Amino acid sequence: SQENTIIHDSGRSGAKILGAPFIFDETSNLSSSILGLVGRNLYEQPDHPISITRKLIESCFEEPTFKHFAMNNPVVTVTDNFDTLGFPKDHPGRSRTDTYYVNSTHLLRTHTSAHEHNAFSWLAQNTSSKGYTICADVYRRDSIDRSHFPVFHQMEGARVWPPQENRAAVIQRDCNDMPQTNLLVEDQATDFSTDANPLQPEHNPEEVHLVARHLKLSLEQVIQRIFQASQASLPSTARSDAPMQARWIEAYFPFTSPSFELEVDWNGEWLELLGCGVTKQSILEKAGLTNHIGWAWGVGIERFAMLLFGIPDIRLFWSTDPRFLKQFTRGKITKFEPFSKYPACYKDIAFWINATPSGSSLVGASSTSGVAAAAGGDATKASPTETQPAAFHENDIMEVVRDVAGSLVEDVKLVDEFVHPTSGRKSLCYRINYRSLERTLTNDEVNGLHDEVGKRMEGLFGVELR
Ligand code: FA5
Ligand code: MG
Repeated sequence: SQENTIIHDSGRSGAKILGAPFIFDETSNLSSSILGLVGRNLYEQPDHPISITRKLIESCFEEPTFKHFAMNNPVVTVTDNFDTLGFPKDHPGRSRTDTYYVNSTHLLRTHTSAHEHNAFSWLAQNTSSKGYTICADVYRRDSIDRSHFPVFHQMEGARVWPPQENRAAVIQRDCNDMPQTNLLVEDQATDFSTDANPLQPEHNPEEVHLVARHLKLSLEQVIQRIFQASQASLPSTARSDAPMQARWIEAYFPFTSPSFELEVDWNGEWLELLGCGVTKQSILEKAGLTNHIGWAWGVGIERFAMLLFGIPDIRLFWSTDPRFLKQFTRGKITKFEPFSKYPACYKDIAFWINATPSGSSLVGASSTSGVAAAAGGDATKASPTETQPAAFHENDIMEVVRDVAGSLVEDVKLVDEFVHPTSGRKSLCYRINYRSLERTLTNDEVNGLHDEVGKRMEGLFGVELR
């Protein structure tokens, strides 16, 4: 996008994101390929499957009880994304191998929960609403395959009950108001007495069980709605009258307790759709919701959309190909008709990772992989502040591949790994599947991309290509 650029100016680098300037520091790890995806706002294009799915989920949480928000700017503070939510300082989600940092104070949000505090504060001021949903694009440095892309969409929801006489009876009544579903649900997360998934000390156990019940019933309504819409989009002969199978399992989030995940049976495998739980009391109190109790959830919109429309590859959501976009209409669930796939081109990259890195030819893992490359900087020189190179991390090769080839790569898989018996050095081999969704790639083009991947792996991580 024109609004987003990486700027490299006499030794100083930075970025303009949606028009706002940021100065990079040693924490920055943005790439121009990721910035190119900021601001597309797919959830605001009425005929796009992401937007259609968003509306379907929103329709399960009616106004005015719920207020629906969308947050266009993905740049948030480290405080909002992690600290306020109680992420421990050493939580892996904070690492630069997992998260896109604009600089040491700002990042591309990794989840919609980054807006929880503000949304709860809004609720404290607007008592005619009892809850909200938030829709937004979120960013993670992740592996590459058909169901993972560095940008995806989440929707977050929350509901609170203010302090009142006989509140348990009120929550119970709200549970009773919920229509029956015909899902086949197995609940493996009903015991909140374990250390792994405890009740909060401030809470009344009876209320917590009811809040958890209300949470699970609310989300089962969503699953039911999705399942019905998906069935209705099939020709009558292809419909199944078997109920959809789902299960609740225990989970952990720093900002809810107890916490749960919902998985559904998808072609014989359990697919995780969402995480949720009873909101931590400290978070409600900080937002001014004194003595309230409530729940929160976060879902991956692409996961729902893939189920709903039968979309087989997460990259398709970013396609501008009319053969994709023309298939969808606002308010309608239709099955995706695959158009012909262009040929795949597999290339292997094998390399030794240094068991005892010398440090001289390395920068910290992933330190400025994108920035240095995009800004034309010399990535092979260790910066003075980073004499201790971090270990090679799998997400580093993913990031290099994404940066070089963007969405021309379908997936990257580790196909071989061994340790040399005498030298003790470790060798890894990754298979990169180059395939465009929009055209046939030429041999020269793929070779050029693959050579560049190798060069950057050598330059950035000091690996020795085999
Ligand atoms: C979270 O992000 C929590 N913020 C959810 C939450 C909100 C919990 C409020 C409690 C209260 P998690 O990292 O599991 O949790 O992501 C939530 C969902 O996003 C997942 O269940 C999945 O559906 C989706 N998701 C996660 N990673 C990806 C990815 N790389 N690509 C597509 N979808 C993803
Ligand atoms: Mg999860």
